[in-house]
Amino acid sequence: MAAASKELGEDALLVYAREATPETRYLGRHEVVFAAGVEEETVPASSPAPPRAPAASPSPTGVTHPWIPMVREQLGRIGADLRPDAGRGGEQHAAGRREDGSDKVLSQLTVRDIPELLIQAVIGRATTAAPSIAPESVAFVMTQMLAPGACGRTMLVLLGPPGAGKTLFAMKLASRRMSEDEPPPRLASLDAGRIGGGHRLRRFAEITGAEFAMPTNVTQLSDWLQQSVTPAIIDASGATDDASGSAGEMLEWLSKQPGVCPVLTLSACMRTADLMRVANRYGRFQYSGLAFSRLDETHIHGPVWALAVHTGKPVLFVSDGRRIPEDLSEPTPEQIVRLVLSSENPTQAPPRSFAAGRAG
Ligand SMILES: Nc1nc2c(ncn2[C@@H]2O[C@H](COP(=O)(O)OP(=O)(O)OP(=O)(O)O)[C@@H](O)[C@H]2O)c(=O)[nH]1
Ligand SMILES: [Mg+2]
Repeated sequence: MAAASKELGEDALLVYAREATPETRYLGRHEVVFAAGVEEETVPASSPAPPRAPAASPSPTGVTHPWIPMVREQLGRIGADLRPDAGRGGEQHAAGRREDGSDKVLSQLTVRDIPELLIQAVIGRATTAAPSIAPESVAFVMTQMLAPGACGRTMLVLLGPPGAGKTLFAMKLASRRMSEDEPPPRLASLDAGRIGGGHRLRRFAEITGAEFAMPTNVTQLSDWLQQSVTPAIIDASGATDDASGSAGEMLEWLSKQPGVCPVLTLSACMRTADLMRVANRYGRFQYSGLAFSRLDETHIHGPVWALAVHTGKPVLFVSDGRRIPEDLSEPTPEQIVRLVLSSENPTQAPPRSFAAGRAG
């Protein structure tokens, strides 16, 4: 131990010791491995620490051990890897924090569940015009990245996964139109395939005096559509993943008809990655826009923006509650971005309603 301290310094550590094997007995009676702690100030942060100059160390028997330099080198590397700023981020910090504000944008948008690829696109656009990123330019760029758009008032089809809020959107949209002194739209449900499917919309139609149908195949649906030119709202079934089912067939046929606006309806509470998967799955229905329900149940609205950018489709409708039709909005791109960026740290913010984030 004394010999090791002399060679390696005060912090020399006994790492390993055992009786020498017959093969190594000629080196001495014991095999020992000592190591010294890593001196932090000598370890460059940006790269694994180079090994110290390999100095041959004597074993207690006075024999120089060939393992010592190797052990030192490995401990040096482990020490460097364990530094708080080690790794990719560490390299960036060692090279100096970026002074253009992009680090702040990265963390601000990451916490809002916006994928890094899209954040880099925002940063790229925000830094083309100016050397550093102003908060307004982030909002401006994010707004520019959203597709504006609106559906004509002819035939809206609400499609999407089970429980996404399709039926409630159908009722809100119909109710909103009625409150704007327009004739009640015709309503149809493609949800005949399950017990009680279409019941709520039928009841709503009875109360409001709207025409209602529940076709069970493409022929019935086609006949119903040809009966009138009055705008229609069609509530698709959530069970459309099965392309062979009649609900899927009707939806596929419908999405190819002229004047139809299929709207992919999704919950704003889903993670961005899951939304993207669902949106890709529904791509075969050629939806023209997006509708998001349950904005009131989350305060992280980044996924709404991210999915709109990912699909290149406009966000036509959002819903932030169950009231018919009060909790329905047709947001502008500016309003969506304001909602996404609204609280300093959305993971700590109390839930806020869409209405609170609207343009004044
Ligand atoms: N809090 C809140 N609840 C909502 C919102 N939109 C829909 N819901 C509720 O979510 C549940 C599902 O809504 P539905 O309209 O039945 O969803 P759906 O897509 O028609 O469901 P399926 O027909 O079963 O595929 C209902 O309990 C709704 O009241 C919203 O914006 N906020
Ligand atoms: Mg429904």
